[in-house]
Amino acid sequence: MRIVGVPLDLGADRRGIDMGPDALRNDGLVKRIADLDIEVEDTGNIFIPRPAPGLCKNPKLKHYDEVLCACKKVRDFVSDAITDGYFPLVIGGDHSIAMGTTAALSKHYKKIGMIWIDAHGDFNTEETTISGNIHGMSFATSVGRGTKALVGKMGKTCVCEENCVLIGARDLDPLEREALKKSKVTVFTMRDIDEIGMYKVMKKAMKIACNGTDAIHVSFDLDSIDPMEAPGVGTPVQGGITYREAHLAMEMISECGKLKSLEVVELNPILDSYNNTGKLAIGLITSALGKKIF
Ligand code: DIR
Ligand code: MN
Ligand code: MN
Ligand code: MN
Repeated sequence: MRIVGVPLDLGADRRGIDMGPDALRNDGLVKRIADLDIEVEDTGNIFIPRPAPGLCKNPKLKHYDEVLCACKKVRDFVSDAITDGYFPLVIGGDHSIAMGTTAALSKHYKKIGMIWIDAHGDFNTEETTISGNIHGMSFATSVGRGTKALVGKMGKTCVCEENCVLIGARDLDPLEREALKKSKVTVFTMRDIDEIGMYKVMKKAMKIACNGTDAIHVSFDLDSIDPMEAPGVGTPVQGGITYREAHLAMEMISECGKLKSLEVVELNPILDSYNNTGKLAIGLITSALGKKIF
């Protein structure tokens, strides 16, 4: 397992998320993984240059140059990790980094399923976005949707839309919602989790993501969890998944045998309370890597 830290916050246009990777390390991420008898190598953080203050060329693609440059670095680091035989764990950083991770996976696998756990859809494009923040476009970009400014910029994508699942959604922008409805992505909103429970949601999700694919990528946005339990995120939304539901999801993912990479994003230590969100994130990572209670 190789850890790649990405202290990027420009895709969310909000300070603090850049400190996410070090907050996880500070609370013992490496040791907690090593305790599972997994060989772990921490390559430190990718260098992210700060943009010139006040300069924003396109308000519909904020900090485009810097985000794209960071994602290309993520792609190369993750791709090298896979080439060297490691399981990549990408720690963010804002969610735009998923564009780099999925581009890397696409160099190594033919048909990729993806489980995107998030309060949001991240299915905006330059045309539909309200905020102009690229972290709200990374799911769409990863399945090849949106403007030429993002799609294909990191190489081809082998993430297959019909093998993609969004779990935990409760805050979709109007046009983003329409785009998701028209897509082949399966969406499990909070209501679905309320109605049938996380166990059944995950059973269905794993079936969809595993169907004919040779790899599964899990992209975990910590704002999927209820802000009472995970306050340290950039964009909290009430009514999220619980601590236990999140662990169940990760444990079920670890059992599928096709998990080839994991990314955990949007931790904002500035807004966290006693690093509880960071601690929760570490627990979820160990669950995804096979930690069992008994
Ligand atoms: C919003 C928020 N839909 C946007 N997205 C977030 O900026 O496009 N994603 N926070 O995680
Ligand atoms: Mn800029
Ligand atoms: Mn997200
Ligand atoms: Mn989110």
